[in-house]
Amino acid sequence: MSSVEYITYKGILLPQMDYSFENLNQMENEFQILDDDVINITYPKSGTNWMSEILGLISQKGDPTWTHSTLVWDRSPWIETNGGLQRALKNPPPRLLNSHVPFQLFPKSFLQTKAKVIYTLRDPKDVLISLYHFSMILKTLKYPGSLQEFLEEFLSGNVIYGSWFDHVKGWMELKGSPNFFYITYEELLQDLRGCVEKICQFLGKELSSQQIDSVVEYASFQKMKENKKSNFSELPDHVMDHKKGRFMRKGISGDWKNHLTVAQNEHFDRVYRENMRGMNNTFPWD
Ligand code: PPS
Repeated sequence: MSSVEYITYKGILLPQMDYSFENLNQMENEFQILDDDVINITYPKSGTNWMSEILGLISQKGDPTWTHSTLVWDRSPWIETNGGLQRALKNPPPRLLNSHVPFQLFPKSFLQTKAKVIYTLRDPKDVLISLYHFSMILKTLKYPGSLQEFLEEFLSGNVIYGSWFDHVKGWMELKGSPNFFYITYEELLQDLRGCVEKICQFLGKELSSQQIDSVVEYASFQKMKENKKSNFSELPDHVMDHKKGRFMRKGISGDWKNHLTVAQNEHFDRVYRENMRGMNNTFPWD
């Protein structure tokens, strides 16, 4: 069905387009994380671009000029991609960086810094559905097949960036360290203002009430959907099939209920329980 190729870097599948062993090795072993970097970490489809918009707006005290004039991957480059790493090397500090890589592949230099990490998680069933739809429109991703087939690949970690379970377990090991903050997509949906306040507190940013209102306004689903620099509409047609769907798809929680059968849901729950055993965290979807 599709001629898209993936590479496997240290057991992790990644699209061949815009990823290379050389770049990944440079990111992991040579790239210097700086003390004032703010790093947005997520498993794909967990709210990366939403958090990126929030962080971009916070950095500008709510002024949307920057987020409306500079593409999201230039504002906060994904350091594991070829283009993203080069961009990160050029951006002046304090930098915003994005990454989907599991903890074990993240730049080794990070552990010697005070750089701040924000880890955003989302109900993995919604991640599955969002990734399934995205795989049909982003041409760098393999055609996902049926939802049943894709569900099996997702649960066994045979998808880009590897297993959701391993990603969460790896990054959540940092819980409790002063430069690590985690939040869920569901909390952002429920109380965006409260979350923005908490993020500001973590970053040591003092914004006025009006400035926070502005962050909340411009990070809303509707405003981001209209923002050409954040809604992926500027991705060329050979990378994204704009006729088949949109990056800003639904922006809700619980969409999995519209897609998974009772049997698929029960199967997901069983695999989830087996994989998350021993993790002492409770998430909104548990
Ligand atoms: S990616 O491709 O991995 O970087 O995608 P990511 O940004 O992590 O996740 C995309 C999903 O986030 C939704 N989204 C939002 N939801 C609510 N509010 C805002 N402002 C917002 N911005 C992005 C986007 O619609 C994708 O979810 P689905 O479920 O597909 O709609």
